[in-house]
Amino acid sequence: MTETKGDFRSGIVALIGPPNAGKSTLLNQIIGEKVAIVSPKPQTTRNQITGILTRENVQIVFLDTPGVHQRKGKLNSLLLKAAWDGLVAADVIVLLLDGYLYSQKPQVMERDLGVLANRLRKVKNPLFIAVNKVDRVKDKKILLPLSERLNELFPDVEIFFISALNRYGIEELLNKIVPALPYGPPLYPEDQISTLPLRFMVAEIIREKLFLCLHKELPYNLAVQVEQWEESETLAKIMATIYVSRSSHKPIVIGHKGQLLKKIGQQSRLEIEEIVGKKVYLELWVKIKPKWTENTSFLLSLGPGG
Ligand SMILES: Nc1nc2c(ncn2[C@@H]2O[C@H](COP(=O)(O)OP(=O)(O)OP(=O)(O)O)[C@@H](O)[C@H]2O)c(=O)[nH]1
Ligand SMILES: [Mg+2]
Repeated sequence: MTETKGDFRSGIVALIGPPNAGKSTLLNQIIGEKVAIVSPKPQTTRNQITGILTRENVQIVFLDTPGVHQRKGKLNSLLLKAAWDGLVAADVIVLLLDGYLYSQKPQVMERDLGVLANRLRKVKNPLFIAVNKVDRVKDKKILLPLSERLNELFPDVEIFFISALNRYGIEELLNKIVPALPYGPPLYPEDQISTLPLRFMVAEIIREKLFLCLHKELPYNLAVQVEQWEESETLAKIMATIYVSRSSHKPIVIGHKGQLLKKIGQQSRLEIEEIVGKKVYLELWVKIKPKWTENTSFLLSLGPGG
């Protein structure tokens, strides 16, 4: 590890917020590479994802968390646990909100902010709020009710208006985060951008393509696991299984004459080749595993340490 000056800061920043607020998009933009998968569907992120930003005087370890929401079931309670666990370890918390959604749906805003304010009242860590997706808001006046409500609920918290998608406001947010971090040496080598194992990232890339290609509830009933990985100097042979919970889901994932699975495989392979840095031969299998979302040991085996 490189020697550091006395004014170097390092710490952990947890990104929290409702599903679909843009947490993973923000993380990827900050890191400058894709470390977290993104989709237009809520509850895309299922585990705690890390992204590491190292600059001249600071190293920030970001924790991207599954969206905080209230739904039942074992998978969902694990998602919630991962989200709130992120807070305990964090030096700074950034609460990300979908400004566009709240400008359109005041009832959803009230419900979400009620839950979040309740929960965050007990948390002592420094907090910032980032209102995201302002690129979608043409007339900024419609963000006023949200600003007012945030000022009431979080009177001492600084609020930023950002667009994670086109980087608007991100540097301003980072400039406020850095002084709130403790002094200390970097925790990871400066060229490391995540703590996630490659196998997990590969499974996540495949899961993202499934989220993007499949509709309605189906993506929520899917899990991906890398089963085999053989590597030579020029080629990585990877075999992964897509688990579905019902037999009727299997032909949907495979598609007519295998076309959909082929497309998912091709799209995934291109991205996996980028992170692995060599040619990839990717083999995908679809297997039926009834009730996997309620199977705790299987759920844990899907995590980055699994
Ligand atoms: N217009 C616009 N869309 C955005 C912005 N940030 C994120 N999105 C979109 O919002 C959707 C959700 O983004 P994600 O980054 O997956 O959201 P998330 O908060 O990580 O969602 P979960 O992991 O499901 O909790 C995607 O379609 C993104 O492209 C933004 O600043 N502007
Ligand atoms: Mg996410």
